[in-house]
Amino acid sequence: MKKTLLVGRHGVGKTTLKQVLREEPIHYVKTQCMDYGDWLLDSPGEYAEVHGLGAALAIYSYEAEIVALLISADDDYSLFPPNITCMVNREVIGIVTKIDKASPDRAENWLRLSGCEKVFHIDSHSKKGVNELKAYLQKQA
Ligand SMILES: Nc1nc2c(ncn2[C@@H]2O[C@H](COP(=O)(O)OP(=O)(O)OP(=O)(O)O)[C@@H](O)[C@H]2O)c(=O)[nH]1
Ligand SMILES: [Mg+2]
Repeated sequence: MKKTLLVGRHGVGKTTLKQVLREEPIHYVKTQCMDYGDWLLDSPGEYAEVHGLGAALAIYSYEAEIVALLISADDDYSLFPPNITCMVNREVIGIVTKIDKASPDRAENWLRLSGCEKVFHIDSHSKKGVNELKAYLQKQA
């Protein structure tokens, strides 16, 4: 799998998605520090929310092949400024989480405004959209 860094606000669903992608049982764990697994780098939401911690994401992006920006379908705002992807010299994809809770359209628009060309829609509980994302993250032979 392509090494992928998950970035998004506290509670957006990064760790849940990580568990689903790894085919582990879903159980709530607050991410307290960078979870540096085999191919998924799961960041604490505070790294994206607190200005002084953002540098950690920049450093971990160098370890990754893909940076994934996550916004929940029911979020009222986006943490990611327009065209932020040009700050990253890795492929940046968008993931709309919790599509069981609201229409993904607004979150997808924010992700596209931030520069994500590829955007996935995920419901981690029913696993809707997970196979498509997993196939995309698979390394081609
Ligand atoms: N309805 C719904 N809830 C979800 C989904 N994905 C995650 N959640 C719930 O959202 C809550 C927060 O999920 P986490 O995966 O811990 O969020 P996180 O982004 O890792 O949060 P931090 O570790 O604090 O950065 C949990 O209660 C999850 O069960 C989803 O697709 N649908
Ligand atoms: Mg987490």
